[in-house]
Amino acid sequence: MAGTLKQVSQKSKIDLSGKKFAIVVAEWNEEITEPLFQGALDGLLKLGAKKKNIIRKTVPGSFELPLAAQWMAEKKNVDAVICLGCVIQGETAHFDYICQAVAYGTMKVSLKTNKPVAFGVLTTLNKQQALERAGGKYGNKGEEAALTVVKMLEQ
Ligand code: DLZ
Repeated sequence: MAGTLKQVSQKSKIDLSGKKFAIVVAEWNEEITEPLFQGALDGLLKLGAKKKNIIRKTVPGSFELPLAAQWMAEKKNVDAVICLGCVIQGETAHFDYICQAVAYGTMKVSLKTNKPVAFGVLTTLNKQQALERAGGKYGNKGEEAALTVVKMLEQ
């Protein structure tokens, strides 16, 4: 199931010009995570964020996303964090361990810091499924993650 396509269609209800965002990007599967980053960046700009207020942090793999997200979320002037990664199922149980750790880790960072932390991590069976969600027929999950943190800031 691909789910509903969520895209940015208008500016945020709140003024985002003073809000600061951190986007944490995993290098593994960078042919997927770079389009996810572009989607998140474009999404934030379309919603009304300023480019000077968006910082990027790159980490080796998705497993490292929660710690870097915590470093970012603990900064006083960062309002929300977007984690972007892509875990593709292999022949070992690595996939399950990484997916579980990242999902749980990002949620924990969000609760600990009381700031929105989006889980923009694709967990797919193959590269094709990932491409379809990184600017393909199922949209761009990076853009969706941008929309998610902004919706949380609007609460
Ligand atoms: C080791 C590993 C494997 C097998 N697969 C992926 C993957 O599909 N996507 C991803 O983002 N990272 C992968 N990694 C790397 C781990 O996330 C992590 O960087 C290493 O286990 C070192 O902690």
